[in-house]
Amino acid sequence: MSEESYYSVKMRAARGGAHISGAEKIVPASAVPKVASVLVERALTHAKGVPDFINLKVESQEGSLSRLKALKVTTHATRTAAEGRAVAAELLRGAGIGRADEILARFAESHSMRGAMLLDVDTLECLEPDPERGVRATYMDDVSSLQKGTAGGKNHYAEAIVLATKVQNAPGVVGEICVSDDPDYVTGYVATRELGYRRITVIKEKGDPNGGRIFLYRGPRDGVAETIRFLEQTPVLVTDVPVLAAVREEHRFDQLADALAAREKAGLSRYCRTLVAPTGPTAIVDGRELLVLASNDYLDLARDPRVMAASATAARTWGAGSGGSRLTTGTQPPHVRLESSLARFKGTEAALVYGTGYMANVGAITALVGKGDAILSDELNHASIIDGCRLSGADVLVYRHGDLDDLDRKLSLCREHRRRLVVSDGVFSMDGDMLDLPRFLEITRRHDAFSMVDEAHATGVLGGTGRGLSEHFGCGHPDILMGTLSKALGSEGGFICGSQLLIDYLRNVSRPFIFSTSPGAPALEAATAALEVLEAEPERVARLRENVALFVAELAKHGVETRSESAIVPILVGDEKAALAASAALETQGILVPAIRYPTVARGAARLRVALMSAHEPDQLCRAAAAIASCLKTTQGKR
Ligand code: WAQ
Ligand code: MG
Repeated sequence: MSEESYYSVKMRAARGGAHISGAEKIVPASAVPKVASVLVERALTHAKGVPDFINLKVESQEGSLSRLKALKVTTHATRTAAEGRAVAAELLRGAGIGRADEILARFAESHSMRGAMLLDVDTLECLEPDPERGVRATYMDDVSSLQKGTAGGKNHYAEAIVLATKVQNAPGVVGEICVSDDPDYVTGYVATRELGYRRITVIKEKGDPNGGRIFLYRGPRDGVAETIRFLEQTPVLVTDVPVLAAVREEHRFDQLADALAAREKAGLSRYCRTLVAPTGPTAIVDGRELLVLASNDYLDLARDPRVMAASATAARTWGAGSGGSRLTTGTQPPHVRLESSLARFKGTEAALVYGTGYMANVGAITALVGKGDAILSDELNHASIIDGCRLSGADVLVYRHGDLDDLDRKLSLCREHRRRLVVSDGVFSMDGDMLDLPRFLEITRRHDAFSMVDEAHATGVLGGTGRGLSEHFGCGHPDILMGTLSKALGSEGGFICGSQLLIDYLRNVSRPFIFSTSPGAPALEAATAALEVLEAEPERVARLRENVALFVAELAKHGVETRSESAIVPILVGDEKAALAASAALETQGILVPAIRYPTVARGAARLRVALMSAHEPDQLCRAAAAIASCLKTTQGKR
């Protein structure tokens, strides 16, 4: 160890003279500032209240520190306070302390003491000189805080072991009983040198602010002074505290808390708002009705009575969950039925359903390419595509967004790779623009590459009957056509459509497909029913398109220029906090439009992202466009 000198740092906090919290550390000089600040922060945030008095005492520790090995810990899991007290009495009796019940009955006397009662274990006389203060065990720490110079977080457990170890090493002490006085902390312990530290998980009622300690003494009266001197003045370091792992864990969580705080500061923190209503163009949020311009349920099918009924019937017929992965027991008629409906709808030989769209992208990409292969990926592709690329182990070449010349050039660099996979969103989820599929197919074929297109936001949206990009352009399909059940189809899940060979291959190789419990019949039958509604009512697609055109035109009338080739209308703001402010201002006007920020889009490219539904009424869209334009003027004016 270094030549550094050591200090004890002690904190005591009180309010109106009543004790709130106390702690101490023995640390090298260099760690004193950090330790002091941690202890003061702890005093200021204690569950018992805000102190009006904090005493921080820093003293140099000259001479050698004695080292004691920590008591061994055993845990007694109790469920109630009464059970905990019974266990404590039993333990004491087992340690040869005959009057255990009487001792426990005296416990309340220790509540008001700042320190512990010192009780003669045989005569039950109080031996502490000052009954208000009690006897305090101090000048102790665990050896690791000395070595590392850290202060640790708030850790009742580690500190209690240190204290109990010192106390059981005091001359004349034969036992201890302790109950925390933190109202939220119901754990206590009994300690003796032979029993070690017997942790009792529940020993008082939650919310009870009364805690205390009794140190049990056996010996002549003229030994008491020496016992107290040891407890109150002899510095000790405790080694081998069994909870250092727990203390380290607390530090790991501190880092997570710091990371969250940093996000908060940058306007990047996230939370989930609760919408109290079936998915639809309006919802109840915090008791208010909001116009929702954010749902991916583009064709209003999630709450369609036929879709809901199909799902409910499926739950009654096939159960809530599937009970297994597809390759074991998780394939039921609804799985088979939906896959053939999807293949027919998209015009491919076969289809394969996954639990989510994310899984479909990750599952297809990682099955098709690996080390020695190349993936070419549009820079604005969805996170699930990016994650699939990363996980695959293939070389990933990112081409500029929508720049198929760049793709062409980059594909030329990949001739030596075993396989090439080119992957693109069909409709880009944050910009609402569309892939030029015919040219994409021409380039990928010319370079002998697999083509993969994600139609999550294209299915039900593009083409006269919502079949997607191929219908829109009147061209062929990519080799791997991905889509979701969770957007225009109003349900949940993802899928891949393609040749029978492709689907057979994925069924054998695709890990998210193989190693997940299959999605349940209620979700799948809902999707099958939604496909039927969509095929019977293609006018929903036309209505959605009219709504987009109207909304973009209304925005333009108010001076906000944007464009969209889908149901997604991006309104670029730039600054993250300005986007948040605009979104918050719109919410006060009863309109829900999320601010999309890094990492979903690039830093400084924050935006309002509007998603429209076929079910929005024209007057709702006119009102929303006017409100958005005026909010943007206000927030931009402030910058
Ligand atoms: N010396 C003597 N008595 C003390 C001391 C001390 N240094 N510090 C506190 N006390 C007395 C005081 O009367 C308190 O009211 C009582 O002990 C309880 O103190 O998970 O948190 O600081 O295994 O609330 C034990 C269980 C937690 C830990 C102990 O004690 C576990 C705890 P608290
Ligand atoms: Mg306390």
